[in-house]
Amino acid sequence: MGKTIKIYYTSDIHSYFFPTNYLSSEKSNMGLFSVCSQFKKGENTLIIDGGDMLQGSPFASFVNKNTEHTKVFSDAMNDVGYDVVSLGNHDFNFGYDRLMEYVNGLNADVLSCNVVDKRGELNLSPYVIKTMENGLKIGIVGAVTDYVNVWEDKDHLTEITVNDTFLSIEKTFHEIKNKCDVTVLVYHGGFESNLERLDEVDSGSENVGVKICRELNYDLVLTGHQHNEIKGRKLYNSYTLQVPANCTNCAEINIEKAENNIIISSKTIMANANSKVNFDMNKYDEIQKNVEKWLDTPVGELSESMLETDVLTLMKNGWRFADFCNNAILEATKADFACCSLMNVPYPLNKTVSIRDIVCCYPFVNTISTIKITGKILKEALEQVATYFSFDSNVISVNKKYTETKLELYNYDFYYGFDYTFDVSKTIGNRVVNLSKNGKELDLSKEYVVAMSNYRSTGTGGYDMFKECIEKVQYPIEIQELLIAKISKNAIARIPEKGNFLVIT
Ligand SMILES: [Mn+2]
Repeated sequence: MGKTIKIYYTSDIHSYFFPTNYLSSEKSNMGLFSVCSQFKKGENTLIIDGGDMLQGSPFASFVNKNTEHTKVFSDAMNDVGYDVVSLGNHDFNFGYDRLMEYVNGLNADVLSCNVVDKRGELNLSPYVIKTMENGLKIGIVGAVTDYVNVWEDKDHLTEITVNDTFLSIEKTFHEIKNKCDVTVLVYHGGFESNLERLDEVDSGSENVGVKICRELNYDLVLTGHQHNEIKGRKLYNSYTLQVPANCTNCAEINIEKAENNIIISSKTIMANANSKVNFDMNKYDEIQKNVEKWLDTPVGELSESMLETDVLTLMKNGWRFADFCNNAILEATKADFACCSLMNVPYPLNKTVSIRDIVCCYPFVNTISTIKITGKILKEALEQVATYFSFDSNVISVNKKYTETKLELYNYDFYYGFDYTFDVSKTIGNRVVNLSKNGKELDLSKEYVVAMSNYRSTGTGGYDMFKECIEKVQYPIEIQELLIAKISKNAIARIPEKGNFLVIT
């Protein structure tokens, strides 16, 4: 029998520390504090996280608005005893200073081999070699998806360069491979194809996990970012896995190094809402109480409730929340048209609305951008929206492409301000059969100003055609704030007329 080590691996925690999804007061089996109590930290044990801490939950939204509490992110990781943390794309969302506070506040080694720190104040390394109690040397490399360059506000990247992920991971592998017994990659990115079929490879470099396992020789490749649970398995040259977001579970990995081979196995640790941590919870409980109080703050009244949450129904018939959101965005920007996306899990709204309702219904920290595009580009974007439908044996369904490797319904857009019709019985690329305003066809050569989230305006999510936009204006207005302001300003916030689109066959 060789020497063994154990790794506990979490990723995409998004500040879900407590066993709650913030939707109700019921306890839910999730959150870092519900898994870490099950970690048994021995001498030959490492606790590793794959990134995406600073954004993505009501807890994070509260702390990001009340910045006297921002140390809580690194404090929690330190109390749990993390040894290694890799950065995720969302950790860049608040700029250099906030990233520095997090990174430099961590006791763990913070790793990212493709991030170049131009200001030079981050305690960040491409890799670390940990010598365990039993003498085993574990070489650990961190990396983040280079789509940070696509998504991130340019102001947040003036002092940081994010290099090509695959090339950086490859180069760093060659630097460490002869210096250690076991090589581990902690990659904040996922897989570009379904691992059962290994076909239909996504283009682009957002996720290159399959390529890493096929072309490099890391012993262990820990992935994240896509929020999928992928059980441990051998894939080409590496053992790999992915854990789901928000610590609904995490992975325990056992590595045995014999003379000439390495045996890796893993199991799932399920979150247990009733488990107790072994550190002082006072400061966390205090913030959590304030988060709940803030979420229960009443905002106002809507003219109608919006209770439908079935995604296919919403995709076909429209989503009243999208109409409301689009209308607010149009008022704020005076653009010609607006678009707003569906969510992976649409949240029902009653007439009486609290902050909780808004942040659950629109969970992103997006601001607004307008882009000037031609009618032709607008039509291409609508063709992309129409790819979300499959039509087989006279039945309309959601295209599996957007549900299988990654649930991606937040890239299905509802447009507002003109009329459009998809004929989903037609082939992909030829489904937009009407594009008009007040009964008049839109002029495809004319330029229109379209308002949307800053996220969509980058062209991400399959909307590459937006990269050809003629002019872009960024508004420093957070969409969550805009909705809260609109509802609280009006005695009863009116839900506007239904967006005018049809899905036919
Ligand atoms: Mn994430």
